[in-house]
Amino acid sequence: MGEHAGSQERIDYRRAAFVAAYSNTRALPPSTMPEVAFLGRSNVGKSSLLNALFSRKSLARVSATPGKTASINFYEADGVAFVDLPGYGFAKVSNAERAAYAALISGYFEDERSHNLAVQLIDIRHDPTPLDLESVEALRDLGIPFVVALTKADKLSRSKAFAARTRDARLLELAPERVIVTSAEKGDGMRELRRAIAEATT
Ligand SMILES: Nc1nc2c(ncn2[C@@H]2O[C@H](COP(=O)(O)OP(=O)(O)OP(=O)(O)O)[C@@H](O)[C@H]2O)c(=O)[nH]1
Ligand SMILES: [Mg+2]
Repeated sequence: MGEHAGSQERIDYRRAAFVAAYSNTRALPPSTMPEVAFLGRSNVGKSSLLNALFSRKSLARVSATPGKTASINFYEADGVAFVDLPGYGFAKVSNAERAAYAALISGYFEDERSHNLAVQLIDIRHDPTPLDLESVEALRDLGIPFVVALTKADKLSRSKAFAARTRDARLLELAPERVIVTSAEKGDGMRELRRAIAEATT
């Protein structure tokens, strides 16, 4: 757990606001509040999931073009920082850009700060990719508490979504409660995700 632990049991997500963007981890100011970071491959739905949590259409920038989030973007809601990270693994950006994004992600997690929770996003329609597995291993190695959010559940039937949860929990060696089925489009999983965030930041 991070050193800054909020005392609130519930977070008022309506208070969400953009704070700052950093394209260099050396520029990151020290944590002043608990942090919840969203990571996953490019286009998996990180920015969309943040907007769904905040019940806002476009506070975090979303686009049909992967590689949209090119900096570490901080939002704040009610004394908790929400961190939108660039995606990893996008083939169509240059090697230099891919390396820069990877450095931002690892730099953020290796920085000494209030890493209360990481939300690892994985597309519900596919098994975790090798990079997803690497990412989960890195979080484990760094001792960062995390949950998995399976994204875009609206693209599968309920029964297939449930099966994916069981399968991914097994593949990632996680208790099924730590794998949350979400849809930014339909709002599935928001209550469960908010509960995990509240528990990690209280
Ligand atoms: N159907 C459906 N589409 C989604 C959902 N979440 C995201 N998308 C779509 O997936 C695409 C990528 O979403 P983003 O939120 O920008 O993904 P990201 O992970 O932030 O992408 P990068 O910033 O490029 O790493 C967009 O076209 C979204 O509309 C969802 O729950 N359901
Ligand atoms: Mg994004």
